[in-house]
Amino acid sequence: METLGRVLVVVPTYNERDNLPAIVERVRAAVPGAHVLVADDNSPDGTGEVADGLADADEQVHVLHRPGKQGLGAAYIAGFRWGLQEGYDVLVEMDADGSHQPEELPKLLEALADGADLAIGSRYVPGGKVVNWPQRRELLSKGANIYTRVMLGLPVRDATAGFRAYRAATLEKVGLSGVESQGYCFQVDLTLRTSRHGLRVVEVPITFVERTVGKSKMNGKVMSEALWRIGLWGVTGLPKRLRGNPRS
Ligand SMILES: Nc1nc2c(ncn2[C@@H]2O[C@H](COP(=O)(O)OP(=O)(O)OP(=O)(O)O)[C@@H](O)[C@H]2O)c(=O)[nH]1
Ligand SMILES: [Mg+2]
Repeated sequence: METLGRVLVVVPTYNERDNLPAIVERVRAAVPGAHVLVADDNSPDGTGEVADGLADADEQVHVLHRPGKQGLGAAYIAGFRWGLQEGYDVLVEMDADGSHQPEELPKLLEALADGADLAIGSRYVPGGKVVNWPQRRELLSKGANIYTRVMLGLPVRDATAGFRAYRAATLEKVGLSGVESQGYCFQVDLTLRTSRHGLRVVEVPITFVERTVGKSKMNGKVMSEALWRIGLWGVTGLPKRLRGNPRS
């Protein structure tokens, strides 16, 4: 097992003021060496100021203030760019709403230390679970993953998952320019790029817990973006797949 170096946990926020302090505290307790970057899109509820307060009190917490709501994908790209510039070796994605449990972070980091280039916290491998999701929401998520597998031929059970750890080298190889996806399909986009570069994607079982505080930002726009983009990638990648190169 290798040592991983400096870890940055990027937490995108939009109206998460009531969730943020506890989640940051849990990350700091679970992986004391890790730094946290809150990427806030000028949340009207004042999450940005809450984040500034946390950063003032702890030199391992940082804040990236963005001008307005531009989607989860854009917030992650900005956070990753910041982290790469600052020389972090591992970049983690984690929601602020408690769905991703910081206590499971060490498992993701272990998978990287064991050789993965991308470790995905997966709900749909043996041992993975979802707690408190309405049946409709679970069906939607499972359906999205089946659609993704059929369209893209990706050997990943939970390609839309948003709790994951990348080696900095993975993001540098894959490149962040040209990633336009905003919602869930941002996750699929980067999984596809990583897999197409022949890098090692490993799924680690996690328990995903539905948020109890605040509101979901999932909406029809996010879903339809995923439908058309993944469909397009599937159709444009199909000729190569039929020629027998599943990674192209
Ligand atoms: N900076 C930023 N963060 C966002 C944006 N949209 C969502 N987020 C954050 O991304 C994380 C996930 O968003 P959620 O609203 O929980 O949506 P979700 O987890 O994809 O969907 P649910 O399964 O319904 O919870 C949360 O920490 C949000 O605050 C955005 O446009 N900008
Ligand atoms: Mg959520």
